[in-house]
Amino acid sequence: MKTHQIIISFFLFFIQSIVAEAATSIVFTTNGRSRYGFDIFSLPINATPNELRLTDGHSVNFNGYFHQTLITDPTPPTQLVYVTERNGSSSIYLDVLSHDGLDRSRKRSILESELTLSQQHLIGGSDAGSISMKDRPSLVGDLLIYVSTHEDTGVGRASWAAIYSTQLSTRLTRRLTPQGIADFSPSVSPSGLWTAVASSGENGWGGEVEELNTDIYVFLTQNGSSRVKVVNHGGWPSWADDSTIFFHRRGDDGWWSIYVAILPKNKPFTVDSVVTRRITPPGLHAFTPAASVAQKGIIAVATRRPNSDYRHIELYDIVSGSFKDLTRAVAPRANHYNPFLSPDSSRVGYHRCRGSGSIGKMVENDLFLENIQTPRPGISLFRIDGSFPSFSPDGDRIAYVGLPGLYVVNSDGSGHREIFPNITAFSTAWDPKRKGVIYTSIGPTFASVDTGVDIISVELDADELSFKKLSIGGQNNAFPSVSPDGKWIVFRSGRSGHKNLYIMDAHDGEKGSLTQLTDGPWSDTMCNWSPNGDWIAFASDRHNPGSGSFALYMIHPNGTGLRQLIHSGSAGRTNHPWFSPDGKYIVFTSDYAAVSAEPISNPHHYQPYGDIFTMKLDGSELTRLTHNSYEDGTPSWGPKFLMAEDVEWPIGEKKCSFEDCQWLAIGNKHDVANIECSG
Ligand SMILES: *[C@@H]1O[C@H](CO)[C@@H](O)[C@H](O)[C@H]1NC(C)=O
Ligand SMILES: *[C@@H]1O[C@H](CO)[C@@H](O)[C@H](O)[C@H]1NC(C)=O
Ligand SMILES: *[C@@H]1O[C@H](CO)[C@@H](O)[C@H](O)[C@H]1NC(C)=O
Ligand SMILES: CC(=O)N[C@H]1CO[C@H](CO)[C@@H](O)[C@@H]1O
Repeated sequence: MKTHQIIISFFLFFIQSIVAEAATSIVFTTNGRSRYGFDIFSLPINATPNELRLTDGHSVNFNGYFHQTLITDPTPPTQLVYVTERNGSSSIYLDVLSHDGLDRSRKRSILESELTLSQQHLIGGSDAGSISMKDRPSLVGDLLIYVSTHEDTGVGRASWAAIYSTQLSTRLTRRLTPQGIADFSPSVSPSGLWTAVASSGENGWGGEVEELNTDIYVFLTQNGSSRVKVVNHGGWPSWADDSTIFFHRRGDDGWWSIYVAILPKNKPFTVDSVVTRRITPPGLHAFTPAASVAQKGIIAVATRRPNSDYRHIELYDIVSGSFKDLTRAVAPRANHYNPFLSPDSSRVGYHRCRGSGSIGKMVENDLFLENIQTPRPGISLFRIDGSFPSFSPDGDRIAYVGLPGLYVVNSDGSGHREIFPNITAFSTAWDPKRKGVIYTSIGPTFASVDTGVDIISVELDADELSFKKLSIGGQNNAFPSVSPDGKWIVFRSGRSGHKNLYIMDAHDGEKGSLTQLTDGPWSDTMCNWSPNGDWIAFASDRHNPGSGSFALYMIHPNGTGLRQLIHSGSAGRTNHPWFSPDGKYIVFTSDYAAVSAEPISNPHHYQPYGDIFTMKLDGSELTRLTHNSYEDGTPSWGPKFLMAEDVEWPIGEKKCSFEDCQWLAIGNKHDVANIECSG
């Protein structure tokens, strides 16, 4: 090592030590995710519907795939490749499921025997040196094909999702998607030669939240070459043979349906030489097809039928045009996602919330606070099962809201307290000077300017709990944030007919003192006061009022120094800024990295984009902290580094209380706010 290299190494070590000294924690919310409890299950197609749980009940396990082994054993062990989010990161695992005491001569089904499981971690976690989402795995011999989000596109509102292959023996990883393009939902042809994907092409992401505007492309699995568009408008391809691809599309009549594309045998093919036709009829939604390779003309699909709030797996026979229910008889009140078939098509696999009880002792509780691995070593990142969390000034407590209710919990997840269980509250903030005083606003969220919402303060440690109303008039007064001296509250209010920022007295409310900080025919909201008192960060659509596009801005409390901090791009949405305890960075949620999976393959997310990012106040060091296809939001930054192992508290109830995609609802809409699975 040369001297200057030693100096540089020492300098890097020195920088890292500084980062470590300032170790802090960020807590955020992911819509629904804490309640997913996904495991992969399987059902036989033509036998008694004994549902079998294939994954081990830890974390969430989803998007499975039965790997066809090359062994010519009549009853080979089942190999299940799937995505798991255990240990706070996205990884791909392979489980070899075999059966104890199986008398092979009697050819008993795997379902009738005791399962044993051996687990291999194929890829993911931090083993590749970078944290990212991994999704939709397939194995072709030694080659793992999957989606990963580990490469920054460097462009706002462009998805990082791309297809990669990793040769498991050598760990050689190759990008198969061209640069500048996002690919989703890869499917490898039965011969392994071709891979089909849903691709954004060069058009990128236009802000779609239901169906992405994707086309289907096919390329050589080995190296991504010979890439050609085969279908305009389609997603979730699945091969029946090397020239037949099933896919889904939302038809002009509004129904999601399965279509087939027949590729010409004389390659190379073009989009004009491909014949496509609709397979499933209107009158129900059918999507996420899995084509049978063993039984031509059979596909497994997920459906949402009119008057049902649940997604079920059904089999569709193309020749007879008939559906066969698979999961409805087993768990009628559970949502079942993304079917896949065993190589001999005797079983269908899917994932669903494991629900409560009855499935065995290995099931662990879902976590109230779940540690998420990040690329920034000094930051401990947690997902909380609640909204609008905020840390107390010493970092020892977290206030958050439920729907409804206002709650406080110790930062290790213990000492959970209901403050007001039955009020609709949103964003919380702590008083930096008065111990145990929190601020929030009560009233409906996402409401118009004249909705009755007011800011309150609550003394948590008082003998008798009560709240004090600080704003008056109820004109959508929300998002309180306190100055570091504890004297002032900045908040947004709709009192002028527009949402702008105001500053009032923290103790006596607007009766004590009130000044208007921003003024204009737009929306300024989600404000946060910097730790040194000099800045207020906020989200605003002032660059394009009423467009729904939000960017982050900063302003001095005296109304000078306004500047834009970050805008993810034209029509972009960046929200919920929060300063780091040292005031040098902000954390926020943004659509900067667009969508990472087809939204229909997940439960409902109002906005299936939204990852947590940090950035320096000068706009440098933009860092993506979360990588998933969910809606991550409302981050808050606290002064204490929480250890992952210190916060593993179960939620305490086991309800699969998340919703399937609301935009699939047709007919009678039931109350789906609190769904319990029956499994
Ligand atoms: C990609 O793989 C195919 C098939 O193995 C091969 O014919 C072709 O030369 C390769 N192309 C590149 C660019 O490596
Ligand atoms: C909560 O509030 C709602 C609406 O005001 C009311 O219907 C319900 O009975 C309340 N529940 C409890 C437990 O107080
Ligand atoms: C406004 O406040 C900032 C910092 O908070 C300060 O630097 C600046 O001088 C002030 N400007 C005026 C006009 O008071
Ligand atoms: C490396 C690591 O943290 N492994 C843990 C992953 O999660 C499982 C259970 O969810 C633990 O048993 C492992 O120790």
